[in-house]
Amino acid sequence: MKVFYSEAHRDHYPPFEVFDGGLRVPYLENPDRMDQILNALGGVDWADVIEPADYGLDPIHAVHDKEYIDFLASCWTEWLATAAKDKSTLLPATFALRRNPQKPKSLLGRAGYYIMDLSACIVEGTYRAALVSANCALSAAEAVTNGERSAFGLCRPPGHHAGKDYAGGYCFINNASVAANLLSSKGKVALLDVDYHCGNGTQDIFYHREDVLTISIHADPDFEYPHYAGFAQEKGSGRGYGFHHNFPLPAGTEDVAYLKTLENALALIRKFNPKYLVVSAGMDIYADDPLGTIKVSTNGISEIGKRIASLGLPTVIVMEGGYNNDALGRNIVAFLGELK
Ligand code: SP5
Ligand code: ZN
Repeated sequence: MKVFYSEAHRDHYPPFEVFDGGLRVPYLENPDRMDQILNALGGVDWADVIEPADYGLDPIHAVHDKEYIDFLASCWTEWLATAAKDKSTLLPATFALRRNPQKPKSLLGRAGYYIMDLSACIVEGTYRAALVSANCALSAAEAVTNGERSAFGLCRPPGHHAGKDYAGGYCFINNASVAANLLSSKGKVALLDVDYHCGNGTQDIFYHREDVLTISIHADPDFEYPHYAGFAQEKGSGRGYGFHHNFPLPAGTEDVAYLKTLENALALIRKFNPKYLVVSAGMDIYADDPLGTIKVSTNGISEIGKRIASLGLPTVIVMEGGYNNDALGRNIVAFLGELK
């Protein structure tokens, strides 16, 4: 299996993030995650790690607002020019309510407009890392259009919380959505998100579209991040109504219940009959994940891979979350091993 990966992510390493209650903690979405995965992929004989190609900004602008991408491109330089005391990371403290939002000109005003929380911290290397991460997903998509049965975008930073015009939850550019949109020019696409958290950004990007079926299985937003999206009654809008599905799960969900929900999601994909499948592969559903409350085992993760493979669709797998670094390599190998 082709695995698209670049070292560019290393320069995106914010010094901290802020948890609920204002707790400053080391940035959980850290470069070591990639080392653990690369190390595990080095131990199998089917993973071929390749540099991504550069697709430029067009496929990114096709799903994201241009002014938002411009903000990502210039905000670090602007941040360094401010009088802030601690410039180690750009992180606003006031966030826009998206009701009747006025677009401010100031850097911190725009930061609060374009960032939804305190875990999408920006440093010097963030923009480039986010672009290259999207290129990994695009390269995997291109590989699949060229006849590969599957390909893996080993993306960092992850993407599924990034919406049309906002960053959040460690995500800046929605890699899986950029890839799905590229594929959608060749036929119908289904995007299945199995990250522990609701793929709110993906939901935002495709909510009005009927040519890309989006499905997210995740911890119930009634108690879990991202809190304001991911409920079962959100089903798409306009022509896109019926082409988005959320499957919120209770804390403590184990393999059997998870797999039952997965079967319901897979039935919707079979009925939709897409040409391509994109999987947002977050490993934070793992039982011992520090951010998660869902209790899927490594065997369960392998079974999820097997059942997704049973769709028989050309599949682009895109890395999302997963924060138990000790288990991350093993879990990714368990998952990809069924999809190779
Ligand atoms: C890609 C991805 O998995 N992003 C997740 C971002 C979640 N950020 C949530 C921060 C809230 C932290 N709550 C801490 C609970 C620790 N037990
Ligand atoms: Zn997650």
